[in-house]
Amino acid sequence: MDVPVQNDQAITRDSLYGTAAESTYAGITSFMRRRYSRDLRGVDVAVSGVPFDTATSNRPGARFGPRGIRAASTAIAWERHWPWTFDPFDHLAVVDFGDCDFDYGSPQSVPESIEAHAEHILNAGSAMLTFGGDHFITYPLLKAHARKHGALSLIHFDAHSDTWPDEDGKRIDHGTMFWHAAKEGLVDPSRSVQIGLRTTNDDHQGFQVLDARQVHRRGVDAIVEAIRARVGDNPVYLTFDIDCLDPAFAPGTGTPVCGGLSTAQALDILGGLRGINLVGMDVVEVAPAYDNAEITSLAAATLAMEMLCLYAAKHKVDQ
Ligand SMILES: [Mn+2]
Repeated sequence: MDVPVQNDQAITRDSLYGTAAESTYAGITSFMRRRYSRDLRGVDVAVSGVPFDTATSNRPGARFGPRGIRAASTAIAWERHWPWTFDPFDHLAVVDFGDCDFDYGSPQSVPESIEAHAEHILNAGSAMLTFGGDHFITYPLLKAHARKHGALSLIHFDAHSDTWPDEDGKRIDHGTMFWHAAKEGLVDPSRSVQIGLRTTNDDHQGFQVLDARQVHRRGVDAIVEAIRARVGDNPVYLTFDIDCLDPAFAPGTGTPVCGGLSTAQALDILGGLRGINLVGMDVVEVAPAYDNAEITSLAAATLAMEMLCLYAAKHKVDQ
């Protein structure tokens, strides 16, 4: 009898490369059916989750984000990612590393645990695609990435600036990360850009803001051009807060704000960024408990695939 699919590739696949069909509704749900492994030898990109959500200012629940995104990704894991003309998994060895471990009962120790998790992966020579968790996790991730790559260009998709001040530096707050990142030189605001913002903050710490209304009025092509001009060839960390999308497209999140991007606009913008020097990426703030029909988790998984295609294009395909 023919066996049409290879099931449970999360533990049965022979190679770290390639795409093979598997029942979309069944089996062990690693991200995109990549092998679950902590062996980082020869791994180009390690996908991992940081299920931390106690820095959130409104609705908690993003601790279930990594699990939700992995599950949703199985719906799109059976074929080459549209509309790209190559399969990133033919060029990149990608594993699902599992989740970052931390002590929920010692909140002050969590940033260090996340940073150590990132350092371990980066020191092994792998790049990171990380799923939150709330957006706070990007701060320790940026610390580890800046140590390796120097001051980064941040491409930041969000409804919120996340540049609120934290003068005494003690807050564990998902609204202050990029204030710290700018102050500490982890990112270079003059070569960084925030897209989709639609909440008030009068001090943007030098980041360029392409707010949601600009995206709607100027259109995708103009926004792509502006982002590319801003970041140039600098190493880029791409962080996507799913609340950049309108609540109509991403209800499953902690701090939804009306007037956001459509999933199509966001995918189109990312797709236009082929050639940027992407070195690290995350998708955060997916809270499946508020989702409907997995649309938020599916959007997150699909956006993450755009990021993997951008990474493969820059580091393998277009070399
Ligand atoms: Mn946000």
